[in-house]
Amino acid sequence: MKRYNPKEIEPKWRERWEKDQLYSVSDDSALPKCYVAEYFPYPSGTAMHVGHVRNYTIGDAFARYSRMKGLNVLHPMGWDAFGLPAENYAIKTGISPRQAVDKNTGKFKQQLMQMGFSYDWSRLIDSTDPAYYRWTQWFFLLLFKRGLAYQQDSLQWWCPVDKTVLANEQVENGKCWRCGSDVEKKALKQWFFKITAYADRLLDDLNDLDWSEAIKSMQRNWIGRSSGAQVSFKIDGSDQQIDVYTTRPDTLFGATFLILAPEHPLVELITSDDQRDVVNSYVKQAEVRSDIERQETKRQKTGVFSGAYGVNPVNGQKLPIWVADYVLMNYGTGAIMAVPAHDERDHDFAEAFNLPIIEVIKAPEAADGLYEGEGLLINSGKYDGLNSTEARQKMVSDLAADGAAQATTNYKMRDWLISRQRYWGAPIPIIHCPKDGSVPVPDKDLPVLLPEISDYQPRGDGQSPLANSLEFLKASCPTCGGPAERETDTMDGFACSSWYFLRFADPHNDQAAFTKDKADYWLPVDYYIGGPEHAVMHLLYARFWVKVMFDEGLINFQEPFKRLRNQGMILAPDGSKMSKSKHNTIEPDSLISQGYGADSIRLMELFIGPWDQATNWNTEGLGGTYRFLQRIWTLTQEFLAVKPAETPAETDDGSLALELKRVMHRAIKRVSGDMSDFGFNTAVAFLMETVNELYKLKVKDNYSHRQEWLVALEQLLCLLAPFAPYIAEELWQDLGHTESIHKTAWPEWDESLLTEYTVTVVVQVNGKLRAEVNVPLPTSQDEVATAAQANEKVIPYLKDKTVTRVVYVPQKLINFVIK
Ligand code: ANZ
Repeated sequence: MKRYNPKEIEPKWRERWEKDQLYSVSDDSALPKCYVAEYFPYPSGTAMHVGHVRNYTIGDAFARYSRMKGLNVLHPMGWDAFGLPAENYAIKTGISPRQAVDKNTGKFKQQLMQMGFSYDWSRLIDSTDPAYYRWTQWFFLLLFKRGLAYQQDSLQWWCPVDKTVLANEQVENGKCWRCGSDVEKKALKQWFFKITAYADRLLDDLNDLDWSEAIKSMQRNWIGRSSGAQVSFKIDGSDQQIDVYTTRPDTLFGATFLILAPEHPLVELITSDDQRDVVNSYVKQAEVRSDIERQETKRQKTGVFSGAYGVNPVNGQKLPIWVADYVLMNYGTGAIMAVPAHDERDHDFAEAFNLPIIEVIKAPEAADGLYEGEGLLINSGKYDGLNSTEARQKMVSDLAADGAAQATTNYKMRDWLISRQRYWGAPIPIIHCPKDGSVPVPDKDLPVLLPEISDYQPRGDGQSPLANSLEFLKASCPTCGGPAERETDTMDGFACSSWYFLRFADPHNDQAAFTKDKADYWLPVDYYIGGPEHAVMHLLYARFWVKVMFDEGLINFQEPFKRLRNQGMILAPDGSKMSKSKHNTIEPDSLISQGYGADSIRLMELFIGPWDQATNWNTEGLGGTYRFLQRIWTLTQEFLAVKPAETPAETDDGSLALELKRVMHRAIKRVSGDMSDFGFNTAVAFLMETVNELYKLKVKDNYSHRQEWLVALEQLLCLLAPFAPYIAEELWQDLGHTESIHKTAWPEWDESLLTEYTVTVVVQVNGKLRAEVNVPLPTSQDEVATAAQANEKVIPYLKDKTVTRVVYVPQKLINFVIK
């Protein structure tokens, strides 16, 4: 009998499938489509471990199932290969980023192929390929032309010793993480995408997406729409005013002081002479604190009095104006009215500096000096007794009449900083002309090729290493033809990944990023599968780009990913996170070389627990899935080995054949149901149970119902195919098929076989009628006998007697002959 040896069959089928282009998909099909995609990976040089494999296995099992269900399935793969991981790897290993990417993607592809994932490799894309990034540049220019890409000075952390820009995370307590010197903020010209112009649509359209609530709420918080009012406070003795943003205009009578952010332009103007020194030194200190640190609620509040006063527009009260860093310059108006009775941070500040606290919202008994909720107004003049909602509306409209307030909306989200002063990215296709300013590179000159340079270490002066290459830098202005310079910044990798899912619809198009027909046919992505790590950036940026494309008339849909499915992490066997640095990663390659085979790994990835929950990896469990496959193998090989003549003559009434059918139809129904809602683990568990049932039937029947067994085994292999494609294919062909199992239709079940039938059997003792019993079908003599012997009316007749013979007329009569 043929032995199960994954090392033999897996490479064989892999080659065959590749040669036959088994998983390539055509665009112009009349069939309904299904687009299944996993986040495209950035191959960083570290091998894929069993945690990554879970992601792709979920996508693949679902893609294979959908294909067998008759859908036209697009299941593509590509490389997100620009960006820091490749560049850092290259700097570390001394080879160029290009070579590093080619090496790493080669390894990654080999690992994916080995796992038997059914990608349409003819659609492979690589974001660092000029044929791809030409269109990333084209989209940049589309945004530019629509007024959605702009350049602006922005304050960046700067280390004067290392002469380098630092990311927020690289500043620790105001010091450079590398050399420990005091950092500064420096204005550098940066490119931004105006994602804020789409804030409302990005927020509102979330409602219709089939995504987890957790991710949707992270996006909502990130966008952070807040409705409130801008209220103006005149500055006492000056014609200036301070505009504050507040979500609680109902608490206006409780405002006891005003605060300006240290960077606020009014600070300079209003500070009194005797306060100037303390204010200046406070402002300088605040400069080096990050926004996150400044907003920390638990932090001891700091601030200084400016010497000036504002006037509360509701009651003419004079309020001292303070400068404090918990107020941020880049939110709202950079100034607040402080209401210490009803806002925690204001409360802390008032306590720290002995400022008055006036309660204006009636608090419940337990509030103890601070109540942040809403309620009935007190100490608020003519507004007393109104509730917060009424008071808010009334106060804002009363003040609006004098031009002292207006309702406004604010967002936490900022425009997307897209430029990077690094080498390994798509060059920003702009030419700077002294006369014409920033001029787009004409379409016909795209792509702006990333030149090969020898020194791609960051320069640290705020310019990308591309500025080293004079050849690259020098250009003529597309408008006036005069001497000009190319933009040397490259785009953040998130730009490349904001549209790749569209390119898969039309990957080889050299006239356009894609044609509308193809994009409209394939997209939106029906199932987008990945870890929870992209809750905001990528998933928000892609939504933004798609909306811009819709507005431009390039596509007819407004959301890229209809359903988002976030799989749970695979942890190391001890429950810790798998990572290269902890040396606890488990890679499929080593499991395969131990002899397990990709099929058992795939099964284990899905069987190990619900797909969306974190689970510890368990190599012993892998032994279990291997043995399960081995059992299917044996069942099939035994069936093939038994010669029809050796099988016993049928002795039963056909109920074994019926039972075989019922077992399989029950399995088809269960597995189909589970697959359609990602119930992979329960589907595998049910398959295991089914195989146990088949083994029991095999013992009884010894494959005598050959045709029925053939059908049952074929159905079993079809149900197995999405999980374990190699073994399913091998056994399928052993059963005599020449077409691939992966081109076969998913089996259907016959509901009528699943209803429980019973028959009534007459029970006799020594030929005399004693009872009738109902038994479920299919049934055997043993089962009927057991039921009969347990019947209350029969028991007394059999008590203390020996049954010498049993006469059974199938499904009709059973007679016990006793002594
Ligand atoms: C008075 C007030 C009274 C406030 C009260 C809250 C409670 P969200 O919801 O996040 O938009 N604020 C406004 N601009 C700020 C800035 N630049 N830096 C720090 N804090 C700022 O929060 C809006 C609230 O945060 C505003 O409403 C303001 O405090 C504060 F019982 O005004 B509130």
